[in-house]
Amino acid sequence: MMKLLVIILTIKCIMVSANIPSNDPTTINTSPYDTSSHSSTTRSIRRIKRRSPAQHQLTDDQFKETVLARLNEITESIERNRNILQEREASVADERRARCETQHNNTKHQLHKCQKNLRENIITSPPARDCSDIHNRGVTESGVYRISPQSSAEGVSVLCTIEEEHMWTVFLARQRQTPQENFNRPWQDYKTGFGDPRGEYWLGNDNLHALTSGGRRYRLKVIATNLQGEQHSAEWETFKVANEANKYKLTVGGYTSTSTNTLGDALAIDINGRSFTTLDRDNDESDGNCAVHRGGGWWYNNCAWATATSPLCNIADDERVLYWRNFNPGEDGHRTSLSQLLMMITTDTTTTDTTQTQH
Ligand SMILES: [Ca+2]
Repeated sequence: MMKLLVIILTIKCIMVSANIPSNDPTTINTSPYDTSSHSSTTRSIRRIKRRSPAQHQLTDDQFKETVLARLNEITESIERNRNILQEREASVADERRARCETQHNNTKHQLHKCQKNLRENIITSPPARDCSDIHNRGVTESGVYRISPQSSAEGVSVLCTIEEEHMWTVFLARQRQTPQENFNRPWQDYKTGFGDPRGEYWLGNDNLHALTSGGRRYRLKVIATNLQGEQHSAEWETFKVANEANKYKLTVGGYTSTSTNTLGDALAIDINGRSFTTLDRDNDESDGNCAVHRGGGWWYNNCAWATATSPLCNIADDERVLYWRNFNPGEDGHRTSLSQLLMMITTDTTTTDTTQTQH
């Protein structure tokens, strides 16, 4: 009986495909609840056959076979169309997913850019003079921020780093990068600063003077890493830079041998009171120009216990590369080549420098 019902349904399909009007009064009843007898079905088939001259010659069995064959064709066609539809749906889904991922990545990029701009322009009003100001405004994350050491200038990007609950203003950063920053530069470049605070850079002597002559007392911290990756650090209680007219004369002191100072003194012992020297301005104590012989720009003496701006390369114990003398406190005269060097200053902004004698 079920087979007959299927046949009746199929006849309906055939009628549609053969353009037989479905409202024809002779149309057979295709309701799934139709339980008409076999003879009734046969009569229906014969009525349809009479309306289709081409099929009139067929026996009832031949007609049924024809209908079943057509049913198979329709079923296969439906299956093919379903597969095509599924493939198209999958393709559309993939395209939508790819579009969503692209939009998501673009949004993430824009958000990152906004955060970076916000962070670098946090100076607002009044401008942050240094990283200590940034810290006092609630920022506790190390990163690149914008400060304005000279109130008349538009500001400069600087690396601020958190060390032992203080935010330090990094004024010299040396590290391995490609390409290395060129530190063999003239006076003017060291005056204004150069490089990128996300890599190697010099903050600028005018900025150093502005910071350390503005009534705040600064202390210095140096973090040095040798070629083997061993890191030492130390602090100096005093750090001050004079103005350009005074050749950016350096005042550095207050190094004490403590368990926390794991880096030996190569500054106060050598360059306290020294003027700044570059390739084109020889203010050092040597017969020649230390900036020419050692590279970079520095408060060279004759020449230096630390060559913080000399080329960075993998040559150990060489006076023409970045090195620190007394890398281990107590060492006497041994030069240790470095792979990384950070020099930074911080201040307790509640402390006023009462020893301002420089201009
Ligand atoms: Ca000289």
